[in-house]
Amino acid sequence: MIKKFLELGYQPLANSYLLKKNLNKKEKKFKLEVGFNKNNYLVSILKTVAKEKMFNINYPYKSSESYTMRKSFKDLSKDIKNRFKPKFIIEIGSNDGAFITNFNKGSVVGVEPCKNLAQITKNKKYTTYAEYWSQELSKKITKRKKADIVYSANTLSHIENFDEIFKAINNALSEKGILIIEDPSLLKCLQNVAYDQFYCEHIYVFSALALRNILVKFNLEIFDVENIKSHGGSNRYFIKQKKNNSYKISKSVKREIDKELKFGLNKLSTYQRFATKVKKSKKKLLKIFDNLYNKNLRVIGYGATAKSCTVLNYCGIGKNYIDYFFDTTSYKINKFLPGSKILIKKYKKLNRNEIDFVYLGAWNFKEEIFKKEKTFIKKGGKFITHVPYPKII
Ligand code: JHZ
Repeated sequence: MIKKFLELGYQPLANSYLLKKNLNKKEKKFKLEVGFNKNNYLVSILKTVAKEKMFNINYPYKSSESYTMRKSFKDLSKDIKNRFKPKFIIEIGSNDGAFITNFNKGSVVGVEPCKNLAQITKNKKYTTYAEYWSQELSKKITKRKKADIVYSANTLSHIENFDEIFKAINNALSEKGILIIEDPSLLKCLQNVAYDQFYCEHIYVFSALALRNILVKFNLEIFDVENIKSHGGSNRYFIKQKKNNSYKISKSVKREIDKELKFGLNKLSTYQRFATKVKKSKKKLLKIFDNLYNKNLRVIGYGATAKSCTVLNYCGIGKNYIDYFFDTTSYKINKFLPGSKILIKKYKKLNRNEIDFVYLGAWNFKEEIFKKEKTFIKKGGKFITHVPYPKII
C-alpha cells in the first residue's frame, strides 16, 4: 500500500533544457508526488514518465563533468580490481564512460541507451550497447561469458521495472559474480532535507531496508554496504546471489539497517515530518531570495542540475531572482532551465565585480566548487544553499 507524503507541484522533465526558439512553447508538465510503500518501505514518485521521453538520443548529463565523480569512479575501479579481480564487467548506464574507461577495453562492456553518450565510449573503442537494459540484452551480452561484476551507478533508481532489471542481472552474473550498485541514500536525503533528489528520473530513492526487501524476490542479498559522499550522500551496495557462498555478510549491512530503523525509515510519520520540513525549506529559501532582490544584489546559479529543476519549480524561483546559471556541460550551454526558463551560460570563474551571490544548484559538489572559486570567496562573494536548510554561506 503506497501512501503519498509529499507534493512538489507540476514539474517539467528535469533534463529537458529549452532552446531559445522554444521558449514560448507550452512545456509538458507532470504532477510530482512522492509516496511510501508501507509493505516494503520503498519510497517512489507516484507518476512516472516513459523512459523514451527522458533517456534518448540527446541526454545532457555527463558523469565526467566533475572532478569529484571522475575520482570516485577511478578509486572504485582500483578497489574492484584489488578486491574482486574481475575478468568481465558490465556497466548498466555507462554514461560517458567515467567508470568503464578505467578498465581494459576487452574486459568491460557499457550499456547506455542515450545514444549521444554511448557514442562517446564507442569512439574510444569501448564496447557499448546503446540500448535499455533488459533480459534480452543481458542474454546477448553474456552469450559467450558471464559477468564477474555488474555495476550500476545512479541508474537502477531510474528504471521502473524491477522484474526486468533483476532477472536480467541474474542472467548476466557468473556463478560467483556480484552486483555493485550506488544510488543516493534515502537516509541522507531526509537528513539533508534534499527534496530535490525527487524528480522525474529518480523513480526511487533507495534505503537499504527497501532494497533488501526488493532483492529477496530475486534471490539476491546485500553482503556489504559503504556510505559514500557522491551526490550528497549515497550508498554503495555489494550484492550477491543467495546461492553464492564466496562472501560473508558484512556487519556493515546490519549497521546500515539499524541506522535507518533508528531514524524511522520504516514509518510513515517520518516521511510526513520530512514533508513539513520541505514546506519550511521553501519558505526560508524564498525569504533569502526576496531579501537579496530587495537589496538589488546580483544573484546567479551554479550547476544547472536536474535537482535544481525541482527546487526552482517547486519554490517558484525564476528570472526574477536568478539572472542566469553557469554550467560546464556543453549540451546545456545557451539553453534555458525547464520551467523557470533561466538562461544557462558557459562557465567562467566567478568574478566578484559581476556577481554578489551564487545559488548552489550543484550543492553536492560544494567542496569542489569552493576550491575552484577561492578568489570569489576571498573577495566577499557568497553562496546560497538549501541543504540542509536554506542559508547563506
Ligand atoms: P549533478 C544528474 O542529476 C541526472 P544532476 C541523473 N538523473 C542523476 O541521477 C545524477 O545526475 C547522477 C555542473 N557543474 O551531478 C555539471 C559545473 O558546472 O549534481 C552538471 O551539469 N561546475 C542521471 O543534474 C551539474 O553541475 C562544476 O564545478 O542533479 C552537476 O550535476 C561542477 C562540479 C559541476 O547531477
